[in-house]
Amino acid sequence: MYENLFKSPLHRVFVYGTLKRGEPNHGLIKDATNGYAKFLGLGRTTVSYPLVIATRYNIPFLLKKPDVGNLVLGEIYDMDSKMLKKLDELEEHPTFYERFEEEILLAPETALKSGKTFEEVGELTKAWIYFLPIYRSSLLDSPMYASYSNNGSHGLKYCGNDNDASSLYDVL
Ligand code: PCA
Repeated sequence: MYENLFKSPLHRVFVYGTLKRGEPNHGLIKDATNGYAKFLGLGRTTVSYPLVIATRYNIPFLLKKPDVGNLVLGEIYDMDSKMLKKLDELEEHPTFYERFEEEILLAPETALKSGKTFEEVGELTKAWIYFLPIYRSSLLDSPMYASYSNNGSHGLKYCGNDNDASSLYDVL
């Protein structure tokens, strides 16, 4: 494994949806056969974006519309190319979600747990984020969250279906 790390640099990724710890697709990141990934800390966008839950599958999406919605909370990982490729497959980058590199605030989870804020302990870093770049404008009328949880009070339980491209037509 270390051999591979020398050959290819790590990629930094900010996840805000089903890939977070405790969420339905986190198993993908945890599975070492998918590659290498290391949790770095919690992250928060430096620009507001709409985080909405849409389609009949209740999929979380960050819409590529800056200065609308909230500063969004998530988790930051460093991962190898093999793991990034797995994520790209799941998110169907670049035909469904598209990944863009953005400035993100990174803070140690322990510091935030002890009451510090991102403003106090956050450090700027660049990370990839999966956005929905093109979407129907009615999605902007959906409730917008600052943080995603599949078990949130919204009651919109995720039901992923890899093989059903029809979810595309729910958002486009
Ligand atoms: N998975 C990616 C994008 C949205 C989703 O459910 C993530 O967690 O960041």
